[in-house]
Amino acid sequence: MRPRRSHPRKPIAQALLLWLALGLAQSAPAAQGSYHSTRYPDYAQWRAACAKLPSNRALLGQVAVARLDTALPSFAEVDGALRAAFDLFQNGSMNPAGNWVGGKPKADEFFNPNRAYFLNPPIPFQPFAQKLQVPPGSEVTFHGDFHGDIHSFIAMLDSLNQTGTLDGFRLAKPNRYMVFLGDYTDRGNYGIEVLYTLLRLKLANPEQVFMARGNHEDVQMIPRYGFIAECQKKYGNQFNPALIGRLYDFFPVVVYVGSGTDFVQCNHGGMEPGFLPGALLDAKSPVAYQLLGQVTGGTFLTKHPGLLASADAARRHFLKTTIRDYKPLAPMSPMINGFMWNDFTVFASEPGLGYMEGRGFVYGKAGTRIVLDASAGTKAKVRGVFRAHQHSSAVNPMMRRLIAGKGLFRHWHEHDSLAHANASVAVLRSACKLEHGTERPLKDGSVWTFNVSPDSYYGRGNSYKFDTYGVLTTGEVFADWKLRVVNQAVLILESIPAGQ
Ligand SMILES: [Mn+2]
Repeated sequence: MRPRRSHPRKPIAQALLLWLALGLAQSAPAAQGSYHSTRYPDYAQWRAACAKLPSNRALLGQVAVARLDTALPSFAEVDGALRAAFDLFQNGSMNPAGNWVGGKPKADEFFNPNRAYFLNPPIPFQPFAQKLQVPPGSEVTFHGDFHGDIHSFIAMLDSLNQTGTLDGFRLAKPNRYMVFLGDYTDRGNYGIEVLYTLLRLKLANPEQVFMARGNHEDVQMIPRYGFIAECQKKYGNQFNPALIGRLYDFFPVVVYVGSGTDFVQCNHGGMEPGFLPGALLDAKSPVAYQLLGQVTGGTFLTKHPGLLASADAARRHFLKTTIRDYKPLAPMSPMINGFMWNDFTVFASEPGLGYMEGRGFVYGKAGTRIVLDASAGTKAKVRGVFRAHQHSSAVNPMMRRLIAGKGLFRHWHEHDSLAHANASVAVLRSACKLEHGTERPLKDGSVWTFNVSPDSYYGRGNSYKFDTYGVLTTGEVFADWKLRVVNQAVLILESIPAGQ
């Protein structure tokens, strides 16, 4: 997850050159309607195919893997699901102009999967935000980064099938939703299986399943962190990376999920003061979209001087001169997108705003509060943040808390402090009173980080074997909302020796 630098100035032309070098930029679109004849495996067949794959943890122990097993032997199956997904994005809830605050993007640019900001001639890069207003009493299931871990994804779907939330790939009830928090591929060997599973869920439940865009859902990241290499090993020249890159443009960088006038900001990374969702939250339609357009972080700093006042004093000048208004050209250009990147401090005593080289802007309790307050609509309030992203293969204070918190950590715990930074799981749960129960109280202004699934580079470094998802039950008022944390064992990891 660590970029070589956080603000690459590399032009988009470089991503373009990459596709050209691979000889894949000018891929022909599939024959019209070919996906309609695609025969998809049912859930039982799909899980059986995935169960035959070796774990990432076993493969990570090997020096170089020349050949990769896959549950999708032909790229045609992925291609069919991708085409069906593009069809859905063009014709589903993104189609009515009335669902777009500030205007619907152009059919021949935003909605044309054969054109891209990274292909010639380029179209604009147009990241967007989504509102998902669900009826009170709905259950929304969240999961953090998969990073190519298909075994944990199947364990999660098995669990949801066992509890009756899912029937195969289909959500069993109308008021059930799933929101994934980004970073589906890279760093693990089954990114294509993970993406395909997401597409199957999306196709089975078009308006109930949504994927947020993580920092790895970026054509500049996937050549560096393994997903392109994975697909080349599996498919050779059949592979069409431009189609995958284009899929990412249909993932919202943030989804505001809520009921009535209360919402939670759900995204991969952190805060982005350059986009305020008030008008989006005020929109009449329960599902609405808005292009980020000009990102106005500089204007925000001027209007909300408290943000800089709460910042790390040593970084104040840097922050003031770096956070500015700009037009996004790519997820990392000319600045990193704060919804896709950015972190939060662990302890309440840390500054309201800081910066970490290689990671991006780091929001503390006070800084987050200022941006959440400014995110309100006429009546709508943004009550907190559900996100992922802040993981490390090294054991560090954040990873200790993610494990002690059973896969879900609430930042700025009242009884936690820097003095306990490296405390054991037992001490974190006792002295620091770190929440680790099944039911978690939802507090206004809180930020929750979901852990990365365990059959990953991170699971190996931190020696944990359990996967986590969260189920949010909304109520008429925010005080009635509930958050339930579900852990499941990932069976293939049980044979992994301790310490790996
Ligand atoms: Mn990430």
